[in-house]
Amino acid sequence: MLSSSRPGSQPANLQGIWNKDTVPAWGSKYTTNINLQMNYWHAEVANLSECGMPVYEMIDDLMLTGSRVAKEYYGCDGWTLHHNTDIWRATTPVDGVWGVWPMGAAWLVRQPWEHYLFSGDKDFLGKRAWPQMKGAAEFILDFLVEAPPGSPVAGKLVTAPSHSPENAFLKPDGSRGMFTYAATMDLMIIRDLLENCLAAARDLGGESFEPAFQQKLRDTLARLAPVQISPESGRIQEWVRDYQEPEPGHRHMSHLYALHPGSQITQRGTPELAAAARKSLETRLANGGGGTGWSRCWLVSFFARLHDGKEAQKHLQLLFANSTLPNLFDSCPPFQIDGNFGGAAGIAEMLLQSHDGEIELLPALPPNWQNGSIHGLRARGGFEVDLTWKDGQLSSVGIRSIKGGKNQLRHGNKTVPLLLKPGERILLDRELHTANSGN
Ligand code: FUC
Repeated sequence: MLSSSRPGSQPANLQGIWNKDTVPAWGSKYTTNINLQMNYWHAEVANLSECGMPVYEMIDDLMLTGSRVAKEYYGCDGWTLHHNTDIWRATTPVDGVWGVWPMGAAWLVRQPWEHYLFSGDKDFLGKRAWPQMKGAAEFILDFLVEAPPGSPVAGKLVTAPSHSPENAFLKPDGSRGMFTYAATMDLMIIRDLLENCLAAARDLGGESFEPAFQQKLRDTLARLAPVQISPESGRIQEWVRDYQEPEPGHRHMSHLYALHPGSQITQRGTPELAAAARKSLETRLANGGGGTGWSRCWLVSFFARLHDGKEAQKHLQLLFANSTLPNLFDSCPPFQIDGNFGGAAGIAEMLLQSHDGEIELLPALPPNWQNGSIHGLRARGGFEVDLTWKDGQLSSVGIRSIKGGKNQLRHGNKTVPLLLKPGERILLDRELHTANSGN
């Protein structure tokens, strides 16, 4: 990451800066239905915040091309991006049916929002992230339509056309389909974006900050179609109807976006949805899922979010065993850097999580990682965290606040409040009691 994405450079593409071919796989471009986003999943938690800057610069460019495409292709305000872009910042659909997926902007602006969450930099939020997020939301507000009578979500707001990234379903007559309306991933991305916009507006000035826009966001969220759990299989449905799938082990697990990188599905907050997400994962895995490097490392993060360290470790092991080249580059195949970066993000998710309104220590420590330590991870809210564990148990924690702030610290069922001054560092023991403090 340090080598391939710095302020002033291009963002890391499919091969990062390590492409060796004149005609590389997928043009060594930016695939924006998972791969570009995955490249930056670890940037904040691994304390490489500056490395995200090229993405924010790229988004500024994409807003120019993407607002034209929003207007000319869909008659919508705001800006959009489909499943792919390149150095010329193309935002139109390309490649095939799976290219008609105008959710790229709504997903990509999660990165500047995360940068704000981790850094607490309000200046960045107001000047950079907010216009990017607002523009992506404006497109969505215009793009949504009401589901017709007879639909399982009749009267609710849905996307159309819609597509669950690169996956297909079987229509009632047995033929293959890719196009639909209200694919679950769209609804999850949209809920995430609109909720993040409301949280950003709250931090930028509360109720008096762009009140009409905030009201529109709230009204839309109230009418957005819900995520459905299949009554037959207990899984989160990938589509608006519980279709059969020609490839049930498909590499994309788009309908689990709300489990990771989103955070609407959590073990403690939404246990029913978390159980349904686990069922979806089990079906993918029973049918050969995790077939590419990036898909395998997404599984690490999913199981870490489900607090299952044993399963997360198993997929990390498989990532090394089956999807890693002799020089340690990830293999999709062919070589793609996303699995390296996404794998690092998965390891961080096993050790530290902070997406659920608190900082959770060792949420998914695998049973065979008996002793270890990690220094300088970052948690949302602007905290730097050092952890040591011994005999499979937390043994000490160091926490430094960058900007000063409040939070709650969790280890297992134990929680303690955290209140630190700017630059203050505290040390805690295995019981989360203060051991001593100092800078
Ligand atoms: C998406 C994935 C492929 C590959 C490509 C670059 O199309 O489905 O596996 O990673 O991007």
